[in-house]
Amino acid sequence: MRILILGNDGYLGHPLSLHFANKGNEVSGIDDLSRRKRVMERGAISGIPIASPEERKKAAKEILGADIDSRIFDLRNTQKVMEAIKEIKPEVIVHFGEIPSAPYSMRDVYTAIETHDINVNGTLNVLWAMEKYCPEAHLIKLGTMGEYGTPGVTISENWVKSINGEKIPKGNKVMFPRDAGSFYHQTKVHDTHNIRFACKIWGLRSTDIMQGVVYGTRTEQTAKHSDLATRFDFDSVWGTAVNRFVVQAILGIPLTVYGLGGQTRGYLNIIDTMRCIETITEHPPEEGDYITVNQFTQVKSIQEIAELVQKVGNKMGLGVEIKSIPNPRIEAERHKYPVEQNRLRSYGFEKSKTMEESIKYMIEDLLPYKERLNKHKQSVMPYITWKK
Ligand code: USQ
Repeated sequence: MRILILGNDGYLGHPLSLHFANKGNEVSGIDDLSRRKRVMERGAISGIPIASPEERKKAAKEILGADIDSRIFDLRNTQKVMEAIKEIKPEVIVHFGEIPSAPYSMRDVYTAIETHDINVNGTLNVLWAMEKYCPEAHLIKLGTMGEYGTPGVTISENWVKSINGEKIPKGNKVMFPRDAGSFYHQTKVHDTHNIRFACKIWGLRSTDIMQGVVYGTRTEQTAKHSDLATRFDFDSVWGTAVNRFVVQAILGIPLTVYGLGGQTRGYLNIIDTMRCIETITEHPPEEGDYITVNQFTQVKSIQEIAELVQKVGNKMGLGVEIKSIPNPRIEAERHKYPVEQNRLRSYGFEKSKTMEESIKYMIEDLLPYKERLNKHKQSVMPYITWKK
């Protein structure tokens, strides 16, 4: 398969490139390397050191025999996106090339606009280039479970059947409502509507993944050599829940549960993320079809996650504490979270590890970097608030 991975320098895009290349696919990637820059600007680092793009390319060749064609540019550059897609003629495009941080998008008006510009306009470039040069390709787009918010009714992957008791007429397609919780999550909602529209008018085909929070330190390929390692963020802007808690446990910082801790989300480990995307490539939609996949392997509250990290950490001799701190976000802190998740199962996907097993190997992977993590301890506490 000819696969183009957008955002192939990132936490998920890099291991995904290796995953597909290792299976003999022809892999290309586009990334502007801006994540590296933005994390450094915030005074943070990747907890696990990462190699330069050149070193990664060399290691992929030497260790996996994979020749990954990586191009460095910003997806907002229409001309370059057009040229690359025309030349590569991908059969599958996996789009991870966006700013992924909710706190960053809530920092100020500039970062909110920047997040919208990169995410929404970058995706528009991809859609227009697909229409022109590869209308048959399968677009696998990384959306987020956070698009839905916490509506309190079962979040469905399917088209809505009725509204206010009135049946949706046959042939009409209405999406499950969105109610995102940050300007970042809103960009994913805008993407969703633009992609669905492009499928409808141009006959493109897309699987839009509503992904939960990903955690983990490695995949089969990234573990093969230090130059193949993927980044691992733990600061309050770029790090996400489980990853942050594991680092806090190692550093002896009480786990930062925001507010009441009942915030409930879908989660999955990084290894399963690779397997989910691979499974999705094996199930391309028909021409004009837009498919939603709710992608996660377990649903947990933030308090439950903190308790799990505490349990595993304590077994490993860490002495982990949990402390509720004022919630910097505006979000429901105690709520129901019924979610439907049938599509991946119908494709034959099954999860590989439990969260508990993953937390154990994450602690083992990160302990050797304790000193490095400790040097950037100050980046852990949140400072961006939703209420201005
Ligand atoms: N939280 C804490 N303490 C922390 C960090 C987070 O209580 O130290 C809480 C947050 O308030 C939130 C939940 O944990 O309720 C998840 O927060 P997060 O920072 O792990 O994830 P989030 O900001 O929602 O975004 C992350 C990724 C984003 C992806 C999303 C999937 O950064 O790219 O889209 O997870 S989801 O959450 O399902 O929308």
